[in-house]
Amino acid sequence: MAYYFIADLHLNENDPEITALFLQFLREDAPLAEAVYILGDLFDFWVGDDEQSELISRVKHVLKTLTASGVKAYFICGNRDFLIGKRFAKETGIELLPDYQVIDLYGKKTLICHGDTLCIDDVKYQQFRRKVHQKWRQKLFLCLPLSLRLHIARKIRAKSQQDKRTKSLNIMDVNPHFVAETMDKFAVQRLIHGHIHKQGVHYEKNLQKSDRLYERIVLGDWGKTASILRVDETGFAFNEER
Ligand code: LP5
Ligand code: MN
Repeated sequence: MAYYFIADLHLNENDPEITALFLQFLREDAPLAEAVYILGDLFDFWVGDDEQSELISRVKHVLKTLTASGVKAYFICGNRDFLIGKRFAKETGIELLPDYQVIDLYGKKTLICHGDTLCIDDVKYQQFRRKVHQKWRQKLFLCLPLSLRLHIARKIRAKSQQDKRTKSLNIMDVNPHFVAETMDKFAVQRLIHGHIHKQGVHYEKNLQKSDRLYERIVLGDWGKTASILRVDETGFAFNEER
């Protein structure tokens, strides 16, 4: 038995190979899991639970099959699919978690999150995030016709891609001091997150508490290959290391 963690699949119609990898994961690994954690940006973008497409129906169906078989699946929203809501959760059987959640993995307390909230040096993004997370704005947005919501989402995506070209990699990375502060706040020494699209494992010392080593596991984004973290009682590994 094991726990699985994935993030940043950005599922969309133009990348069917990513959808295929996701379906393969749900068919081969997930059924034997203790639980599956999806740490955000499962979809390229999400404009409301009322949107329908062949891809969305397929994803809902496979998630429902998994959860109906008794495997727990959890979801923390990302910066692209933060509008996934109760209807999606009900239709798939996944459980929606808050931005930060502490879980127990074989006796080791671990903090999980998408990762965007740790990138505090990306001031423009954080301003944007605060706005679009306001409940009244979301309610208003969800009242718009679906076609208009899709149009706005595509515009924001284009602006985001354009802005990213002018931002340094450093700015778009997590802020190490804020990471240490956040881990202290939740009293954990291990963190798992995605968002920055750089799979890896980092060990950092907290300057204030030099006796502590902080373990930070970063999930990669999906493309030609998947980035699946498996944690079992013997330790953890990414899919290609198995
Ligand atoms: O996602 P990615 O990797 O490209 O970049 C992210 C940050 N960008 C975003 C935006 C998302 O990509 C798109 C979200 C679509 C959601 C659809 C629903 C919208 C609902 C609104 C409900 C009220 O998150 C990017 C970060 C990067 O990660 C690295 O961390 O830098 O941040 C930005 O690019 C933010 C920009 O700098 C500022 C964006 C201003 C957008 C203004 C849009 C105006 C268009 C209005 C059209 C009517
Ligand atoms: Mn993201």
